[in-house]
Amino acid sequence: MKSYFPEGFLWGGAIAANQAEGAWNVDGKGPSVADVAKLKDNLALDDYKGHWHTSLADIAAAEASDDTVYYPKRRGIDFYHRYKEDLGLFAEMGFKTLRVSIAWTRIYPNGTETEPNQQGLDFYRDLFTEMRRLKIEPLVTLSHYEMPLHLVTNFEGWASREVVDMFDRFVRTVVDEYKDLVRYWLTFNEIDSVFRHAFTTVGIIEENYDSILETEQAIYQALHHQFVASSLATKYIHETRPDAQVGAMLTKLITYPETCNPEDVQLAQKENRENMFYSDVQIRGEYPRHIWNEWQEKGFKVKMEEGDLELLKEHTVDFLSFSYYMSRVASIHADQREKVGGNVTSSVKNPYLETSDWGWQIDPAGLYISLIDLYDRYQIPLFVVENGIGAKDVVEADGSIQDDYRIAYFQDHFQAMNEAIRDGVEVMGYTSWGCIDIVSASTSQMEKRYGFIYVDADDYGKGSYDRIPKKSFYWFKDVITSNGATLYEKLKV
Ligand code: BGP
Repeated sequence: MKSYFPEGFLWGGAIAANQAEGAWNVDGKGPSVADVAKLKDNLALDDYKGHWHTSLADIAAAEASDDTVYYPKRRGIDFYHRYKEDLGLFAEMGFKTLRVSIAWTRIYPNGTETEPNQQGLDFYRDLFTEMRRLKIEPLVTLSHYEMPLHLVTNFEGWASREVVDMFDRFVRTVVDEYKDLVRYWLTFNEIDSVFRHAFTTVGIIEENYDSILETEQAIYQALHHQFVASSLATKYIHETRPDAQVGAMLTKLITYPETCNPEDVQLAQKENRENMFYSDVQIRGEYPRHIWNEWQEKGFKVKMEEGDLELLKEHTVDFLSFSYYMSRVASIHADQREKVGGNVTSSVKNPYLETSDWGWQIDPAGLYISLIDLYDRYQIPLFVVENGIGAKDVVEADGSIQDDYRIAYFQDHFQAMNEAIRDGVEVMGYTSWGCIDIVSASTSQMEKRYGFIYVDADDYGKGSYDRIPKKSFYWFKDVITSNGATLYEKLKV
């Protein structure tokens, strides 16, 4: 097969402020939910709930501590001070784009302020200016698991309607500030994760509610506010820069039926449909009927203000971005099956798939299937904004990192993406997750490495923090330079 990647395909990488910048309390930045995330290197690989769980006691302990060892996201990889060096390495690979997020608490430390923190504005202006100087197109996530902690402890997180207005103020500030530098925006990272880890996504703490149902209703309320905030952001960005493009961002969790038993097939279809409910709202502009029926059956009252539904309908996104790491299996006998880990979830083990060191099932065909499914459902451009393999990389005696497994992972996934493009899917670009080693979202580990660039730091912050290109760095550079043609040459491993 030949390369079907279109001219101008946006090859690049992705990071997030809370996992890379560090400088958690520097130059006026306030504490975010990420700054209370403890190192969780001792939990079972498939214990995704444990990895993400944060209690009131955890928050109190974190607020009383200025530790940067056991709260690794406070230090990240010090991208805040080293971004010029890192951008230089991305430019050396030939990146056309880089996905980053703007930390809300660098601009409004508590979220409630009416005036922005100028040092925060200056940082991102310098960052985006340097990216453009290097011909790297910024792809900016407005919310990536880094909301102000103040809104969790002094409000009901996103379940409080006031947070919609505070986020709108943050969006208007950064869109006004960077409209000449930024053309591509994403609203809420993995907006479908709200039920899987409510603290980091919507600032909801289960302990504050008397029952599971009450918590669920609060999360739906918070989610509605995020849908409204996403439409308000889309509206403002379009008004401010007509050629700007706004994307929704979904965790694509493709689920296969364990057997051809119709009950397994129906279960898998239900899981896939639940996953796409979130992109349905942001692309079709309305709640699907099954959600209204679910709310009625559960007696949920999701408060909506006059004009909310019209806003959702009128201001839908221009493209759909998504993360893809692994696939899942649905079985009516799941309770009797072996489980494996996964991105923000766990799954019944698929006997046909290998897994990563963290138990995530490696499935390039799943990327092809996801691209076809999403394009057939929405008929709008797609953007793969997270994909990659977290692995325990080893620095050899000669200082090199021979990450042939990462090259093989990307080779297979890029070929799957190319096949989907040949089969008609419009893909705007691809940004590998963690293009440089950064702190893991779920476990706050450094050892779970995704990058083409190694960062010399361990789970406890020990190391020089020097950057070392891995073998995959040079391989990816060839893929970008050839716009995918080298994918079909014999692998040079
Ligand atoms: C996604 C997040 C990213 C990223 C990725 C990998 O859910 O959007 O922030 O971290 O998962 O997950 P982890 O870092 O836990 O391996």
